[in-house]
Amino acid sequence: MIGEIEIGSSDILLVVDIQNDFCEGGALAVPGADEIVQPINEVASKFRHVVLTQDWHPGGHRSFASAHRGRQPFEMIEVAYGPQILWPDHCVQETRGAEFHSALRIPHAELVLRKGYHPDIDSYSAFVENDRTTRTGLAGYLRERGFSRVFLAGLALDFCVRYSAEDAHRSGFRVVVMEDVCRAIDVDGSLLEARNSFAVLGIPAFRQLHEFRHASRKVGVYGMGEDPTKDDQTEVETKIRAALRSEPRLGATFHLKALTIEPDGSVILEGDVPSIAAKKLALEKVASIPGLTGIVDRLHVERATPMGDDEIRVHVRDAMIEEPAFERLEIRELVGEQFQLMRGAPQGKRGNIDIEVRDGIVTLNGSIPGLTSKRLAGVMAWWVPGVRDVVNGMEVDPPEEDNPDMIEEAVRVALEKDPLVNASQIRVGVRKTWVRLTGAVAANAEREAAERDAWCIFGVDNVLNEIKVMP
Ligand code: VGL
Ligand code: ZN
Repeated sequence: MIGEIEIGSSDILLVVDIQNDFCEGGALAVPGADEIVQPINEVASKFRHVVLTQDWHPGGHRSFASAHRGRQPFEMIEVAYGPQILWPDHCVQETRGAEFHSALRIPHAELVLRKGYHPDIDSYSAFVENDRTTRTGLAGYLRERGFSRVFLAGLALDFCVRYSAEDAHRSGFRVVVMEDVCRAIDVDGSLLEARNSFAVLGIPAFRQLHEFRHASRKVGVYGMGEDPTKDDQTEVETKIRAALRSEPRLGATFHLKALTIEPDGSVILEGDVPSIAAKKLALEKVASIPGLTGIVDRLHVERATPMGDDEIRVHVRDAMIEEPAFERLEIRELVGEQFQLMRGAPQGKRGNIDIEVRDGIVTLNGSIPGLTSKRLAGVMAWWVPGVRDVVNGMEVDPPEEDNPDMIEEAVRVALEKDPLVNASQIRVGVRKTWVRLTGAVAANAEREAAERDAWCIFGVDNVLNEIKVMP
């Protein structure tokens, strides 16, 4: 079924890099680029607010193959901030190649954001440059103007659109990638990686703009019915409250601090829950209610110990620094508005963990080799008392496909690291996203610690604890 999303005054369309060099006959032509220019004009006419990005490199830019002796375009090299694909010379400032495609007509665009102008740093993302530190200022601009949802269209789906979408998501915006009006370069599986990453982050990417053209200020998406009426909303709200009442782990005293149903059919849940198990079970109950298109999860776990953000940050940081598996990762912390390096990676950097703590909520960003390491970092953050939630936004690089074996591995690693648990006595089985623990331990506290570890693993939806206590 095709439904519609209403485009409102807090929505912005980001039109990415519709420039001659990325179009037919250009230096870095993206296949099919020309055919999306007219559709983008039409899409843009449905938005009150549009921002254009423009790739804008100085001559001799470090991302150009021509700037490196003996190198060819599309080869990969190491630069100061990590791996970088080399490109043909493109979008050089004040050249025809850098100009917007002559058929692009979006007179009401409010901002043209240029990127890639630092001679030594490439910038795929419209938010953060490829060193993953230098910010373009776009998040601040969008926030200051009160926008909350970012739609993306343009070139290239697997580079500038992808990284912009991910960073918009990490910066706290809701994100929709309009795949119909994007085209990809597709080098070395980059398109697949982009789609994988959208799926992992929960960024909707849709390919059907059907109905969009004749609706005014509306976008068609998969899976939604008609616009919800007030009655539908009350009915959904009643169902949500009933679902939450039916979850015993939430406890009798649980109440939602806020329940908001957005016009696009997504729901915002706010409240304090007794455990991470309760949080996940509650989310699963709500997710099974028909008619909802998404859940914004603001269910936070009641603190075991009162602890300030600074203290939490020290504990999370120290745990990451002491973890041997993270030896080659840079550990950084958000201090004020800037990330500060807390521990470098002198043996050669493999990635970075960026730690941010606000109101007891730990946000992990950065890039980490291996899905199991990403999951371990998340569990370690949960182990700090006083933590109310962990938002694990780390990118796994190179990307790894998730499956039950990967979940099992992560649970095993967590149990082995946990000083409260004797992992050799516990067996782990995984079906889809459900974990079953069996075996025997000496005390109930150990049985509970093991269960909690499994619940803390990113991607685990349920834990069946069949561990026996044999003192
Ligand atoms: C882009 C490669 C180099 C893009 C820009 O717009 O996706 N890709 N510079
Ligand atoms: Zn470029």
